[in-house]
Amino acid sequence: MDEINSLKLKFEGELKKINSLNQLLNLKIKYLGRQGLINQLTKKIKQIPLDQRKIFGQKINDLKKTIFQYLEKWEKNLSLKEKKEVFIDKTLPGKKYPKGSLHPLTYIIEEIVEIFEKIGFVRLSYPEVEWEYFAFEALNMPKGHPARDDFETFFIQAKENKKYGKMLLSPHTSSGQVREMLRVKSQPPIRMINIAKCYRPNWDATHTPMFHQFEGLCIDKNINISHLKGTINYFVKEFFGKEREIRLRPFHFQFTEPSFEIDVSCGVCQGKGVINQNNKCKVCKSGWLELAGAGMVHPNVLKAGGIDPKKYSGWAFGFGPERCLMMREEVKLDDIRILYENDIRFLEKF
Ligand code: FA5
Repeated sequence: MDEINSLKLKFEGELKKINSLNQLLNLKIKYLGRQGLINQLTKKIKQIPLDQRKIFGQKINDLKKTIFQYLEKWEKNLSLKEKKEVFIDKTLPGKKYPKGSLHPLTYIIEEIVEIFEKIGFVRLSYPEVEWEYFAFEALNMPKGHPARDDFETFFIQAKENKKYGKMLLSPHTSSGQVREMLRVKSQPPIRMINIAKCYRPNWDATHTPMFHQFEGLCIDKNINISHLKGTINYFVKEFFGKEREIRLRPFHFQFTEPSFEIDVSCGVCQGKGVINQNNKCKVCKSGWLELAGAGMVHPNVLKAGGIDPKKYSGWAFGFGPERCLMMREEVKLDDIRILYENDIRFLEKF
């Protein structure tokens, strides 16, 4: 029992001498730590005669409580700043914060730009808020022309321009074609890749109201369809893989003649249209996926850009990068809308 009393006196004496936070911490460990003096004393209980063990145990517990109370009192008097300094373990590994990354579409657009820059195309972006003239009239679609309905449009309530008509959200990147011809002061050659946001009131598994397009425009002397086909073939093989094929299907656009839709062989069924012998491929149903529109620039469009169609010819195409991303072998999305739902579980995969 004397040992307990002398330990208490020893503690009180040491506590009085304390004048720093670290000393307090060390004192706590010295007395209450696993190998501390209190535990060492507890182990001695076996040497105590049986009839005195209970009191011995109680006294040790009392001493433990007293030491706790003393320390608590001390701690309470510390300022918050001092507490932080003492109780932060600077040797612990730091917290890991999640890293941000670019949106998958931004990566895809960068990749597309690189592919076209390699063959001499220049990246440009023409306005999202556009005049009717550049979106339609300049593209051989005068007011009231039914082809304008194919590009359902969001109009903006703004003062009409006498020359250019109403203001709208550009429904396609083809609006940049005549702008580019005017930018180069009607002097080809032109090799443009125009990537911008487009807007149409659509919402389903393959359409979103805001989407992107990249528009290729090539104008020079003696340009023909084989250049168009060769360029698209090059892009598809670079972007999707060497085994993917393209096909040009006759179509109608008012601003190109002849016009095509461009299909790319499906990466899911390898262009067969079926999976496991008889099951139709759910992604393409036919072996081909429609990804773009294209054609030879209509002479009226060249004229609107001040270019002589007798001297120059050109082609243009318009792809949707969202659709391209959907059809990438390693991505295979079956609903385009997920790209714009801000679901972090999906975005984190990129
Ligand atoms: C056009 O927009 C034409 N301007 C393309 C063109 C350019 C033809 C140059 C000739 C010469 P279309 O409406 O088919 O065509 O759209 C082209 C591509 O844009 C589609 O194949 C698709 O990939 C993408 N697209 C169109 N609407 C949407 C939408 N609402 N959501 C996502 N992608 C879309």
